[in-house]
Amino acid sequence: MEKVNDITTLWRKQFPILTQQVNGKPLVYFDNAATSQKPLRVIQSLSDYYTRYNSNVHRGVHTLSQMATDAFEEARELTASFIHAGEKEEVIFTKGTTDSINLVAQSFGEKFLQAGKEIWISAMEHHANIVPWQMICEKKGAKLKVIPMNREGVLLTEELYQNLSENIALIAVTHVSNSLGTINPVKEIIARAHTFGIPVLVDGAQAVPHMSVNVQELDCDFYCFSAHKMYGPTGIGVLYGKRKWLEAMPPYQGGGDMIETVTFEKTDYNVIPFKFEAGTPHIEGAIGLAEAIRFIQETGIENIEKREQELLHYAMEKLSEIEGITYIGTAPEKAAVISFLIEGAHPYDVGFILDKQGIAVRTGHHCTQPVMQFFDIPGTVRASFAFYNTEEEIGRLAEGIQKAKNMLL
Ligand code: 7TS
Repeated sequence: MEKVNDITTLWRKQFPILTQQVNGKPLVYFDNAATSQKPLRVIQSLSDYYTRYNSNVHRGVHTLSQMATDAFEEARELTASFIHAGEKEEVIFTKGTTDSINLVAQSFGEKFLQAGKEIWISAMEHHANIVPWQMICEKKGAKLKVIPMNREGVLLTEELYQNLSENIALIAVTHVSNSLGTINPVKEIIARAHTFGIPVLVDGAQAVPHMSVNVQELDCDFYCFSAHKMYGPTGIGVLYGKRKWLEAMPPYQGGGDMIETVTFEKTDYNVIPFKFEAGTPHIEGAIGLAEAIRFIQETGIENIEKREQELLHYAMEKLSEIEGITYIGTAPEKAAVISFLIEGAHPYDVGFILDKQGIAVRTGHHCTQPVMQFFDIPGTVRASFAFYNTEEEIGRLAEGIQKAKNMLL
């Protein structure tokens, strides 16, 4: 126990924001599923880029442009090795998970989706993995189908498996649910889908920061995630795609960098990944993401996962002492996310009172309105943990909830 605390102290020291007071109390940050905090080295990598080698990439012969290009492409290589992609060309930099999914929906959908075909998603998707599919299905006259779930928040995958056919153009499913915490059996879904030649997109926004992800072992066709949830900057994310798909798909946006030659009559497109990266990219974002990956690798993703599971179990024990608490999402395989309700109290009021005590949680539907409709609730209070959180902070959450109960009930 002593040892864990020593390590946690070292970990916490790297996150300057955690030392501050909010509303006169030491900050307890339990909104990590929305965005994680950033270690100093990531923050410094951004200012280092701007103070030493700010320049546009891919276009310059001059030294600074070369430095920026090298750092940007190194970031791509590191990202590829981090998720165990076969080649760095399969890593496309996007604005984030939402942007990555929209890219596939529009580009893959344009080419491979026809009237009468189906796209399957799941009952626990973030709006980012629902709406882009609705948009392209509507445009193409295709159907959107949903893998249902049970009251624990476990997907009823048999419903999908029994309906697998060549008529399904693509399956898009989240690796880890942001509002329930459920870890889905994506490897099995992919293997089953592939027996019918159906490609699978995995929304990894809540997985990559918390567990080791190997896209080749999963054999997924597309994998999407955001840097800002994994200790990196906002505005940058990744679309991993298998070469065979990326090469077959048309460009998503037109502009600089994504072309080989342009005349007024005709444009030849660049090779992947550049074909999908029109315009000046988020250069410092990629540099910051690379630093975040180095940080995760040095910390050890297995240490992060183990610590977060400890915190999850401790929190479940501690919060279960509170009378009138109900958990939303009780799957056996869960990431460190706890969604809950306090009987007789609106989630927003609980969140508001916790904030006054310096405790940051998220309240509401967490961009998963269909999940809230399924459970017939207005929303939840969600505490999502990162490895830098502590048992003491969980104790403060439990006390804070008691205080909210005393005030509200
Ligand atoms: N998919 C999942 C599973 C997510 O949790 C989120 C963001 C997204 C997609 C979208 O990511 P973005 O970086 O493109 O915005 N989830 C949350 C959340 O749980 N609270 O705020 C954002």
